[in-house]
Amino acid sequence: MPQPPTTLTDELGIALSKLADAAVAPFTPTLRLGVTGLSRAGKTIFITALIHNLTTGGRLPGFSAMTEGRFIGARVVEHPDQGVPRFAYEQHLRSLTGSPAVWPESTRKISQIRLQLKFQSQRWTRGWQGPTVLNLDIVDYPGEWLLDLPLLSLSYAEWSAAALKRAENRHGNESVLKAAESFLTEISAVDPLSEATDPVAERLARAFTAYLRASREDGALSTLPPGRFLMPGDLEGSPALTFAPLPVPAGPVRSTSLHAMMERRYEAYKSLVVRPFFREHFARLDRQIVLVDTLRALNAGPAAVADLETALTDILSCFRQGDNNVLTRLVARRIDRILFAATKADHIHSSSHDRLEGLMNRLVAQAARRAKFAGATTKSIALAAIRATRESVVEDGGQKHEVIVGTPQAGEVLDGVTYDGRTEVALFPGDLPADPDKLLSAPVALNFLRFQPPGRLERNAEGNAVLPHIRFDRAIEFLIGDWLR
Ligand SMILES: Nc1nc2c(ncn2[C@@H]2O[C@H](COP(=O)(O)OP(=O)(O)OP(=O)(O)O)[C@@H](O)[C@H]2O)c(=O)[nH]1
Ligand SMILES: [Mg+2]
Repeated sequence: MPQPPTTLTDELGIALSKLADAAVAPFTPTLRLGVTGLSRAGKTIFITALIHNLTTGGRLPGFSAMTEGRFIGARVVEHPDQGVPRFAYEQHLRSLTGSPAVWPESTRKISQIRLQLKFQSQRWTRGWQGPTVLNLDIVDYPGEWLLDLPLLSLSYAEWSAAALKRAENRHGNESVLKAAESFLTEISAVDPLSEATDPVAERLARAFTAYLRASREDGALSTLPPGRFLMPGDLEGSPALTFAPLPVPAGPVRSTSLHAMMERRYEAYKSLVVRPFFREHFARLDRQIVLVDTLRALNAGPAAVADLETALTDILSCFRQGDNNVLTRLVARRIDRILFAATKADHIHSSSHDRLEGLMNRLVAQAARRAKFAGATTKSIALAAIRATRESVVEDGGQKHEVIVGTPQAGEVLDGVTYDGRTEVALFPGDLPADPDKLLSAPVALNFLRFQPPGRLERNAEGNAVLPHIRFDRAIEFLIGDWLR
């Protein structure tokens, strides 16, 4: 029987902290936006682009507060929570707009930022009160950590069974298969009922971590939990990070056995790492955007798509979703809107964007159904927070092809050509299937290259760089538009 992700004490803590928030800032409403996504899904880029567009008045034709002339502006303000590092917005923007422009590095630790938005409300009662203010809180974290959330509802025995089965059926490159095999050999050589010793626990944890690392290096879309095994931070070497899955023993389990020790450590990992992360950040969200690198999964084949679907469904079932009534709004807000976004839509031609949205819809169908049942509003979209390509038409033997033009990153390879990071190419990305159900059955032939960030950015009247995007304005409208009415 799966356990709920929060305990009664957690629930009480969340409710009290929300009341405390309301007492500290009674006049400024705060909207907590959850930017959810597995590693490399595009969270850091999304947040950077969001801040830049809102603080510099980006081109957002679908964002109604802006087009109606009611959006006055936004700025980064001090966050009342002083215990979490500030999101390195300026540093990320510098690297994206520098020359040469480079994408920011993969995130290694949690950070957060508060934006203050000022707008003219449409409500007549507010009209004579002057501008209205809204705080927008956003958290960024390594995507690996997200995979830990489903652990909250799994016992050690349940998690072990799933992890061992995955290792047995592992698909991947040669080093993944080798690492999985050595890990399984180590496991089968120990008796879970034998007396626990630290050297044995360390040896098993090392073999397990090596297998997790090999899976990640193979570019698996849904890297395997526990997320901190590959990014330990302060807890490196602690018992809470030194365990591995073990088969359930047949006989009675003594508290001094290896199995009992591993189980205690697994539970310690949950209570020291996963539960605080969930309670502090995810349990308090009002809105959520789920970023999914759908194109990369499609490119990797139906098995990767199926893997991704399972990972997303498991993760999303942990969030507190549903309708907000007067009581829940006051004491324990829930996520009332979820946007499922297929990121990096600039890798395909705009003629395929609607199809990409259809595929995204299919991929998160289960998760969306569950959220809707709880009362949340959901929507799927294809977007590029920062558009790295432009479109063109190439004629070949009298035939016209719709292509995308961009500079592939150094080291990218396609059709035997290795790119140097400086040469622009016109690429025919391929067509997406019209039928979303084909996603999980047949491979999609895409020409897929990773591109450099856009060079030579336009400037607006105030001299700020304008970041090109695809449907990013529609995403912002869905996520915060109604709060700015
Ligand atoms: N072309 C294009 N590439 C993008 C876009 N967004 C992200 N990327 C690419 O995807 C990579 C990962 O994006 P990030 O925003 O760093 O991903 P993340 O979700 O923060 O990943 P972690 O920090 O590892 O969890 C970037 O380095 C870019 O190469 C986009 O809108 N367009
Ligand atoms: Mg990141």
